[in-house]
Amino acid sequence: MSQTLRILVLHGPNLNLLGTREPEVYGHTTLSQIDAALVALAKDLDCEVETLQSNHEGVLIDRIQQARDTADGIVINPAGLTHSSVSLRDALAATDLPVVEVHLSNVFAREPFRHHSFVSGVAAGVISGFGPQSYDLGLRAIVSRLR
Ligand code: CA2
Repeated sequence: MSQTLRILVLHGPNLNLLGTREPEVYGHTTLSQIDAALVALAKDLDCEVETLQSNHEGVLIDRIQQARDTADGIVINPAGLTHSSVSLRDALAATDLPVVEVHLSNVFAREPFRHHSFVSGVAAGVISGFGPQSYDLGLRAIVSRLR
């Protein structure tokens, strides 16, 4: 009998502000609403989801290191760390787990500094620009890859 898939969903710095600031860029949906929608979708997809938001790079890296033993795949919106963090990329690469990188906004339609991601090169794929639905698509993508 196959085990239930466990997906770790990580949200990077400042995403706790979703729905409360800059709605013209990031919309009105809060992070709690995104997490609740993911838990509901996970039920439909017959998998388990654990979510974590942190404003601290090291907290995210510690959780990624643990994921090797506690998860089957990672969906991550690295937020600003996307464009700056070699350490986050190294941690993701070291897990050997499939990673899907998601972004609410279309980073390629924004400032040039957002066009480069340190994470994309170690991700199975990238979903960018669909608002909160980027996370749903990311969860579906990683589950279908793992099955
Ligand atoms: O589009 C995305 O999901 C981003 O990962 C969001 C990051 C940004 O640095 C990336 O280039 C693209 C920013 C997250 C900050 O979130 C906020 C939410 C509400 C208000 C202020 C910031």
